[in-house]
Amino acid sequence: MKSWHWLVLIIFILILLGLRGIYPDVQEVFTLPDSPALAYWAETNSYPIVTSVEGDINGDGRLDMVLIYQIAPDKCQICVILNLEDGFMISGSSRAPVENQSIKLKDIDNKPPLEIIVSGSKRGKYGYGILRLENNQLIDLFGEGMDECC
Ligand SMILES: [Ca+2]
Ligand SMILES: [Ca+2]
Repeated sequence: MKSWHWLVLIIFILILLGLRGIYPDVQEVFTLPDSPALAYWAETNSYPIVTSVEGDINGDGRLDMVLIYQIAPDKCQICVILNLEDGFMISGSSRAPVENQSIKLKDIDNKPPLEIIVSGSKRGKYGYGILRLENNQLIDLFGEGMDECC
């Protein structure tokens, strides 16, 4: 190999190493999809995911994904990605807290679907809401302080 070939090779390797060095920072800003449902989200939406929880929302034995995503610096929304036999389906969205978000799944009435309990805060004001997926829309069953934290 001619000496300049080696030089090109070394520069190429250095560039690759440099890119690897930058990559971890990018991961912290944007949650990289680590499941097919989140990958589907990333393919069809540009909004970054804040948090997500897996569970069988509609009771068909297949795991679905509930996720909170950010649509503006002070605005978040929550939706469900149903994992249906013929592909994923993203539900209508509902408002979600802006900070310290948490999603819990609980069947509060002993029949499908699982109810979704979302909580969080905004500037120290805490709130939570209970949502249910009906006809692919997230219906507000109950909420307290959601106006202050969303
Ligand atoms: Ca399911
Ligand atoms: Ca239920």
